[in-house]
This record gives sequence, structure tokens and C-alpha cells, in this order.
Amino acid sequence: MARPMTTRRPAILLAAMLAASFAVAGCGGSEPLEEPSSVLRLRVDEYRIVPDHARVRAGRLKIMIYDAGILTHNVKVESDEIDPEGKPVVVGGTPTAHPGETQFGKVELEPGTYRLACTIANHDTLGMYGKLEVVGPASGSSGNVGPEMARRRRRQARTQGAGIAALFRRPRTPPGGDLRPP
Ligand SMILES: [Cu+2]
Repeated sequence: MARPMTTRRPAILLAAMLAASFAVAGCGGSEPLEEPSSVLRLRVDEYRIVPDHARVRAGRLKIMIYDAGILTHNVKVESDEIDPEGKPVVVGGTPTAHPGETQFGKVELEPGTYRLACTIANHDTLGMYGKLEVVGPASGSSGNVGPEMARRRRRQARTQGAGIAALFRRPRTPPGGDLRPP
């Protein structure tokens, strides 16, 4: 009762999920799905994320994927930042969904353009990716998004290595710029 967001009602959610996927089934592809709520509902199969273009508001976003395929899939959110190994920085996403399963992920997003991708095997290169536009005020105006984003980034840095931490500490250093610490 006190935490309605964490209460799982699979049957209702699945129904909503199916309704959402039917609603967007006829879309051409270039027109983004507008999600006024803070829940982004996606359907995944081989090898697609449907819709493959969505627009959401900045802040907390819950990502819900329904695996309508015959293989396991996930959806990760990649920023346009690149880590020292040349790979995109993953800012969040869902755990792996098995066929017929629904999975959830939570992510804090600042305005910008992000990439959605399934990171299982070579699904991404087989076409399993999409575009996520995040619009709205920057995190500074909301008060609590900034610190949460910072916490998330610190956690991510710990798991991905010191190189990432350095990247986040000096996000505006131009390529080829002075990389020595102050
Ligand atoms: Cu996949």
C-alpha cells in the first residue's frame, strides 16, 4: 500500500503491455512514441525493439520490456559518452527477459539522446537497437535527480573501473586536451 510502484501485478501489466504493443504496431518507424508517463513499455523479439524510437521526460524512468520472441533479450540504455575502451557508457536498463516474460528496469535520465540496445550476443548488430529521446528540464531544477545520477555514476564507475570515474569527473575535457589532474 505504501509502495505501490514496487507491487507487481503481472496480469494487469501484461495486458497493458499487449495493448501498448498493438497500439504501436502500425507505426511507420520515424515517428517516435510519446510516453507521457514515466513508464516506457517496449516489446522485444528477434531482432527488434518495438517501438524503435521513443521520447520520454527527463528524470526517473521505468522501462518495461515484454519478450515476445523465442530467445532471451534485454534493453540497455546507452549514453553518447564513450568509455576508455571505446564502448558506449550504459546508464541503465533491464535484466534479461526470457521468452514470454516481462522485465523491469529503472534509470535516471537527463535530457539528451540515448541509444537503446539489446546487449545479448550480437543482437545489437542484427538490428536490435533503438533511439530514446529524453526531453524536459535539466536535473538541476528537480532537486533530487542530480545527486541520484551522481550516485549511479559513482556505482557504475566502481564496477567498470577507474577510467570511467575519470571520464565522469572531467566530462568536458576535449579530445586531445590536457588530461593531467588539477
Ligand atoms: Cu536480444
